[in-house]
Amino acid sequence: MTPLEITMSEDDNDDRDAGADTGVATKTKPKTKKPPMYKVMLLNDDYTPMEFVVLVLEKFFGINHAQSVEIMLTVHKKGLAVVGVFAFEIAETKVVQVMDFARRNQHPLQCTMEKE
Ligand code: TYC
Repeated sequence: MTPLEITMSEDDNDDRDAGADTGVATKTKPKTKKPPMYKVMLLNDDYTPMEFVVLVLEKFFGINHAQSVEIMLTVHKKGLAVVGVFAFEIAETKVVQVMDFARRNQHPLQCTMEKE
């Protein structure tokens, strides 16, 4: 950039440098940021009954029985699985509901969330 161009670009509203392709970029960004999403995960343990995990998936995540069995078995074999992706407040509510339900039934089942 030449000294003249630097000077010209100090006032982006004048047009004396028209066509010189200098000055400040004024492109505006559409300000529609989508909210961050959160993965909700179930963790495996050695004690929670398989049927209880299936019940959790049906009751709190609205997943059908066959899919719930599949996801439960994935957790059992792999150690964890993502059971859904939600906006923060919904993810947090699911985690609290599952953890509370597990505790009330004296199972050590763990449910966590993580930013996607
Ligand atoms: N591993 C448990 C068992 O053998 C079953 C289980 C599956 C527990 C998924 C937790 O998130 C879980 N009874």
